[in-house]
Amino acid sequence: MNVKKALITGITGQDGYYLTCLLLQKGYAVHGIARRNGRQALGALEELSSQDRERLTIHWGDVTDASFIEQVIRKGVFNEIYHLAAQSFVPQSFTNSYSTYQVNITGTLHVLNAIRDASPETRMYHAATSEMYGLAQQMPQTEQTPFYPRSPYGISKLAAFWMVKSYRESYGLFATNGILFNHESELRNPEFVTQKIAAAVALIVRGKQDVLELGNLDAKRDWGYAPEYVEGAWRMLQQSKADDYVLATGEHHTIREFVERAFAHVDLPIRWEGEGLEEVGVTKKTAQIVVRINPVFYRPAEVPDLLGDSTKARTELGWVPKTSFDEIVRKMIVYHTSPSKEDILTSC
Ligand code: NAP
Ligand code: G4F
Repeated sequence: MNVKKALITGITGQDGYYLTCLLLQKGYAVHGIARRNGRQALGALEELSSQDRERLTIHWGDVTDASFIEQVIRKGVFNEIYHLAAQSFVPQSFTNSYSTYQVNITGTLHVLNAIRDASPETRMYHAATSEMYGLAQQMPQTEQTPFYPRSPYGISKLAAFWMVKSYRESYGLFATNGILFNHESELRNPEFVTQKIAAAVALIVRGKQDVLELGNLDAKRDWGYAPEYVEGAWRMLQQSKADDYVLATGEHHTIREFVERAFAHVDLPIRWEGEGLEEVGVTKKTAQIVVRINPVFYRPAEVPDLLGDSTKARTELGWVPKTSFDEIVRKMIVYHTSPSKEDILTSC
């Protein structure tokens, strides 16, 4: 039997973990590119069973290193490459714009060049994003909606998006852009707002933290569940031709709603008092202030409202998001309030 081989860049991130699990379950030999960044360099992947670990090969290095990327792709002769590696935190893209452009644009260029020159039959997925819509010009956003990025992160991903399209059209590569809207999970990086809220609520209910400080509560996001989104990415590479697809739930909620639901899940319902910077979240039972606004979390330019229309993915890929907004909040809260976090993670 011919075992399929896949390479995942950004394998230590949230999506890298779930995609590794999915591909291992499907019988792939999985290779990953990871930066050597400390003793627990592989993060959640350190918990894989020894059988799964045997089918996982790690190439230590950085996507900004062209010759390293070329070598891995030339030697590997992969059926599929999932290019997930990125500086993915929007606020950091304002303070570290140069390195964000380096990793997100040049890194993608290196992957594309290596595929074109050394492995043109390899199918490539690029992790594009709803941040490319930024100040959204239409509601909801589809593959046809004009882009209006609002951060160096959004700009970098839009540049990479066009590079992927251009290599597809110029060199006939099977190169796909997944335009994924926000997707969260128990493994979301702690800086992102959903994980920040879930972790803080779990500490507040146990009396280990007093207050959760946030920025803009009124921004809206279309939040889905990460394991379902990586399955959508896999489906994109099983098509007869490469294309670009939106993955989204078609529902959007404010940060404020996420906070309310999170506190409701630990039986500590809150109400809002005051306005602007003076607005606070107060527990209904004891009138304790548990949420405050800190302008340090405001962005130089905000993306106020994202709402995706994934009709194309639903029709052509048969992809349907299943986990509801409330269930995502609940899962993240359960994870943070559980004494044995590892048992809660979807195991490979
Ligand atoms: P993530 O958790 O931030 O993971 C990013 C990964 O990229 C990490 O493994 C990181 O490695 C790696 N990386 C960063 N710079 C690198 C470099 N120079 N060389 C090699 N690896 C590098 O992101 P995610 O949520 O899993 O998202 C995966 C991809 O989808 C990203 O490209 C993101 O921009 C995009 N995306 C995400 C969402 C979402 O809502 N999650 C939505 C749309 C698009 P370290 O562990 O060493 O830092
Ligand atoms: O959770 P966030 O940091 O995610 P953001 O900026 O939407 O980006 C994520 O989704 C993108 C897809 O659209 C990905 F491409 C990207 O890589 C990343 O995964 O912020 C969500 C919203 C923003 O409007 C922000 O202003 O939450 C608001 N917010 C309010 N207070 C906060 C906070 N965000 C963070 N991170 N921390 C706060 O305290």
